[in-house]
Amino acid sequence: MTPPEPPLPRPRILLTGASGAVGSILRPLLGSVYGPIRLSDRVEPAEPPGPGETFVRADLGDPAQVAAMVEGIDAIVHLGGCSVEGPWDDILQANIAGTYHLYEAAHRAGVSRVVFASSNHAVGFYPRDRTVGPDVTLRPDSRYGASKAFGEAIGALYADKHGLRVFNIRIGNVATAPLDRRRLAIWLHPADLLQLVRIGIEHPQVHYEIVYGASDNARTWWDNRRAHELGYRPTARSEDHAARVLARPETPDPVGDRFQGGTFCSQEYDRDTHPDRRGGSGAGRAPDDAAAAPAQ
Ligand code: 15L
Repeated sequence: MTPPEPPLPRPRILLTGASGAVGSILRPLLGSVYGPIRLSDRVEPAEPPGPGETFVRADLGDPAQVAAMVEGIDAIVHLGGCSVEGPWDDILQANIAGTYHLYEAAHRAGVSRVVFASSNHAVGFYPRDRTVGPDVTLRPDSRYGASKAFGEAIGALYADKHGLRVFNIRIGNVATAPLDRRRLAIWLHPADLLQLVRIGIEHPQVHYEIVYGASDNARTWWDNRRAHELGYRPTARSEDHAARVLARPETPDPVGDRFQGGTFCSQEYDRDTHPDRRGGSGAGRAPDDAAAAPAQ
């Protein structure tokens, strides 16, 4: 039996995407646990680096900048890249090439762990009446979601071939309170995000894992038992906010409301209306979403 790896005394952490919305939330939380951290982004953070923080500007599309960014680091929390749907070239550079550059640089620099901010949009085309676990077939709802699927896959390669410890969090929506009905199912409180990130950085059993980034949400669509096995104990409950959220009127979205990914599914959607494919894949729906098909 291989002896367990001794825990890193104080891992040197790099937070990418530190100037973004989730990065700005996670930055002080990570700093409070791990002390000095390195921050990185394409743009300076609104809040300048404080004591114990250093900032390295890096464009994920540039392998040399990414290599400099990861030098001397033990664990990377990779939030960087596009965080919503966008033009292909942006997604390609930042999320596809960028995540490849990150793993390749991490491997060469001897980084031990990567916590990858994947997204619910890697599986956004599952219908809302389906509970999905970490091992379902990927069903991205956007170019962005497909880039997150790629990120999970390239992480598996570096884990299995090179021994990096890779922890993927399919994040729902990080906020201090759920924003709408859909988010009642996928909300992730910042303190619960920190718990998951800490599992990714510290848990001795992590080789390659996928978990869902969700708080204790009674309306969840996800089977997050693996996260619980690794010690995750979410503290925030979306149901505590349900009455307020449900009282707010919402604009119906006939496509988005059927699927877990919401508006990411309805953007550019023409499966039911495309002139050349009417009755094609719409009629022969995949078994997964048969239940979500609109009444004919
Ligand atoms: C995401 O992956 C995005 O990064 C975030 O901005 C939200 O749109 C979130 O998903 C969501 O699904 O609500």
